[in-house]
Amino acid sequence: MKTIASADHHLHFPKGELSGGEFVRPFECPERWDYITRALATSGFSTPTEPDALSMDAVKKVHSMDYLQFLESVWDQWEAEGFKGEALPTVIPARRMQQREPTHVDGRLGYYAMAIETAITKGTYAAAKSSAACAQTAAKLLGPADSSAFALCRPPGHHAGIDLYGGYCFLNNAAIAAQTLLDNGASKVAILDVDFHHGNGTQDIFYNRNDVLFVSLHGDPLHAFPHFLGYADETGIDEGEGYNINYPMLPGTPYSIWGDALADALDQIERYLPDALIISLGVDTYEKDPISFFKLTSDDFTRYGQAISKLKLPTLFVMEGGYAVEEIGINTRNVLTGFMNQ
Ligand code: Q9C
Ligand code: ZN
Repeated sequence: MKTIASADHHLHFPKGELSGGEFVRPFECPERWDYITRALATSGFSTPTEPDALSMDAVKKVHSMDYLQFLESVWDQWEAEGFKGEALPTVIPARRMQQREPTHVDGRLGYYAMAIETAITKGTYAAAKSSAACAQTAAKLLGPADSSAFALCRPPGHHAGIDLYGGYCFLNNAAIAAQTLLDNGASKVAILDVDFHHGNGTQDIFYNRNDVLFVSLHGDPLHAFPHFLGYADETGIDEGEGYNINYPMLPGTPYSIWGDALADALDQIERYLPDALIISLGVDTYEKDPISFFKLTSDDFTRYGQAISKLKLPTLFVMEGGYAVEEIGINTRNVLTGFMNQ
């Protein structure tokens, strides 16, 4: 399996994340990428290749133009305002307030944020574009020669909605990959999101569409970020009704329960008869993850890689979360080797 990865991920390395009322070193850090590349290298994977330049066509079909203009301009505006720290929102368009984009940078940040822990810095948009390019290039690889591929994306993407950033995400890499596959001849694509957190952004983007089936296994929003989406009764609207499936699970969930949800999810995907499968691959379901509450072991990652391979679909793995940094490489590798060696 080929890996597409970009050294430009390091352009995004904020110093702070708002967590528990303190600024802490971000859980989503550049070392995550290093641990994964090293684990793949020592397990006989071929050297990762850099992505092709990002084509914006697919990006503009999943994100709004005003949002892309925001990402492109916000850092320069923040600096021009004279602010010295990293760009964070402070005010949010809450219930019964106007949903209109203001002119001031504080208002623009709040208007486009779905969570306020995530800092924007000088290199953030360049890194986000390189990450999306990895997903897009890997998607274009799928075909007769490559039945699977791994996009080592950083920053991650699945919390980024049509016009929303946050949860460490700016551009929705998995959604851009799905749109790229559709634009290149696929008629149906399934996205299986196994990150610990609900993929609210991916759900948002495809909620009214039936050409992408979105299936997510995640911590129950009553107890877990992003808290305001990911319930089981969110099933899609209009054309998309029935094409969104959520499996929220409780604190302490072990593989014996998570694996049953996965089996059900794989049945649903099989019935959809997609042309390709995208896995939003977060390994923050791991028992030692510092911000999550599922109890998967390193061996469980191998098991579910095997289970996914049984669908025999062209499969693209897109990296999302995982914050037990020292084990992130092993756990990610285990999914991929489990898939390849079924
Ligand atoms: N104090 C991804 O896994 N904060 N994003 C959680 C931590 C945000 C996770 C609370 C978690 C975002 C891609
Ligand atoms: Zn996550």
